[in-house]
Amino acid sequence: MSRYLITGIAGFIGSTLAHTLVEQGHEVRGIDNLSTGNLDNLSGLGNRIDFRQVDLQDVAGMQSACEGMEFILHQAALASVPRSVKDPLSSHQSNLNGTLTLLIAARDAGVRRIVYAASSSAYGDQPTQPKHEEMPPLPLSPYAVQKLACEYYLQAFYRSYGLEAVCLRYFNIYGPRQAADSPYSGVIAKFTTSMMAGETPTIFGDGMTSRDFTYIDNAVSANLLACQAPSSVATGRVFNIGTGESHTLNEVYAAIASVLGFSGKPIYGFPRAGDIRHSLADISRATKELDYQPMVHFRNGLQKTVAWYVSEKEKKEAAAL
Ligand code: UD2
Repeated sequence: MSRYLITGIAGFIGSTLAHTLVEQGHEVRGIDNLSTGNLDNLSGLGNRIDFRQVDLQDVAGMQSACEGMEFILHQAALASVPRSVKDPLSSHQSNLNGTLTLLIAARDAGVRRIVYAASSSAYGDQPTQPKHEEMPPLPLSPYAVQKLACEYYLQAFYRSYGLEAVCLRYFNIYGPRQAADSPYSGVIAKFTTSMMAGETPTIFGDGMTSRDFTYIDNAVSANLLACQAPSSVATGRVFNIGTGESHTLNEVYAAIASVLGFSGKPIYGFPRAGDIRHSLADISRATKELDYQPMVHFRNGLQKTVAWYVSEKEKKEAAAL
């Protein structure tokens, strides 16, 4: 049994990590400021986790949260490229200042290892596909800059203070519990819930934009492997976490529409500022060094995800009767 601190525990990825770790019998503490997280995501965990509503920038809160922890899975962030384009200062404060406050507390508490939710946005719009970790980063949006700067902070804390740090560059993670109710929600969550409501989603651009859409279970397994990997292979390093396959927005639209039996044709809008055209992961480093294998692929992941949104809607409707 190990002791884990999950930041952003009420969010989509943090809560899924929490459910998995609790099932495995680990001790889990979690923090969230509930700005975008949702306590419903923790339902069923009750007093099996030590949940604290606290902001990452709260120095005393972070000192107390890190006390006695062996691993930190740092998922908390004000996510979204367009949110950061609209309001770069708020996302900077949350993402950069929050991460630095956490790192200082983790160092002082003697935490063994921190695994960080980095982002594929770091690669920017370089034409080379797939993206591999040796490519120089080229962040296009404030969000991408913030996520990349935090990677550098983690590496600096490893080199300067010996705090073991592993950066996982997530490629568009999706799945059950991903919030769908914000303009900044991920595209799969948005398309699914729009179609379920009988509304036609808007594709920003011509629909040929592509992403390496990665099902949540793959990201969870990557985090667990990153904690277990020997320090000599994992620490101070960056790993792509994707599937090695990409799909266009047109394909995503068609696949979700087919699962839901939705017949509306997409609306095409302007491309979104700060967007990357194509994103595909080279996962050979994570495969070789961390023993990471994407276990759930696109069609299967999409089906599980859509099924989850449908069942949540049914539960809410039944509760309202
Ligand atoms: C970026 C990162 C991702 C993660 C995420 C966190 C890249 C390649 N990926 O995801 O790893 O860090 O940020 O927020 O940078 N779209 C529509 N219609 C909609 C909503 C979105 O067409 O209603 C498009 C959007 O313009 C984009 C694609 O769908 O081309 C994916 O958008 P997203 O917001 O789901 O994720 P993205 O790629 O910004």
